[in-house]
Amino acid sequence: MCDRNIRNIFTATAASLTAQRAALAKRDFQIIADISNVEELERDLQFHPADLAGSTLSSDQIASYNANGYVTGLGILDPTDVNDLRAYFDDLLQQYMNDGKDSYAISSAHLRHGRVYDLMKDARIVDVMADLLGEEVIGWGAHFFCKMPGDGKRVSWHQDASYWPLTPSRTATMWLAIDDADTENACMRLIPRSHLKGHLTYRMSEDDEDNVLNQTVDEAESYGDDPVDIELNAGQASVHSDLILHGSEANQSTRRRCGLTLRYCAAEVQAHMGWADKGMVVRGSDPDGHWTDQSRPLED
Ligand SMILES: O=C(O)CCC(=O)C(=O)O
Repeated sequence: MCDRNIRNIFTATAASLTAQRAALAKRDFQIIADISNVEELERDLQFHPADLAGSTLSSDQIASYNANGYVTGLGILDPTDVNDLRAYFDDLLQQYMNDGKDSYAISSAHLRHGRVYDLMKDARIVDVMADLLGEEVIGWGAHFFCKMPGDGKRVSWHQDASYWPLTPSRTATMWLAIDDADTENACMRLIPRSHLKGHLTYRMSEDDEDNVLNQTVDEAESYGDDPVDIELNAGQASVHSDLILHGSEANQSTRRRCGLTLRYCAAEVQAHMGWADKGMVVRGSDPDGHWTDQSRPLED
């Protein structure tokens, strides 16, 4: 084959890859999937404890995750890195707002924004998730929960697994603080040990709840210990199980409260409703080919 033909093949392949990436970035994965479709699936919604022998988390931290459903106060990004990430997010948020979107609209961000894709693969994060999920890890979600001062939005008590067409429930979320988050600016709250209760009954939220999502578990406090406020400095993170009850109040302070939720699961998890296309391998492999293993988006 002559050089020109080889060059043409390379150019055509590169062009088709670029087109695929651009199409994916535009694909509209809804923040909240159609619940009637999710409920029809047979899912294993029981907590699967992590192996205590971690390489980054101590065995006490892993034991506490197993017992309580979360671990917190993890130092992930140093001040320089988190300031840099915040500056990037400020710009991104401005672009979304210019397009008429709100501060909760930046979802599936790892498929649209290369900076977030890189962060999902960052060893400082993946090491922690591998301790909790095993050595074959998929990253499949990245959603900024940015509470603007006085925006009135709360997140009602819910279990993440209840929203997701995934089984078994071996997903965990790292909540990475972009801004300092504390009780005053409506940090996330969790109900320790509620992850051990399986899938809980919920109702659809009322309009006047001003819920960012759309499910509410009533009498949440009855499913575990007293609620814990997850106060974090910017750059710190918590990790919570997909079955733990959590939420947050409205931000009545004058300070913004932004956290980036990074969602990971074990590669054994199967996705329905096209969600396999959200996944990228971040550690080990995906031996059963459950996930698409997306490549980096073109735009930062
Ligand atoms: O950031 C919040 O207030 C809530 C986050 C949340 O609900 C989640 O991680 O699923």
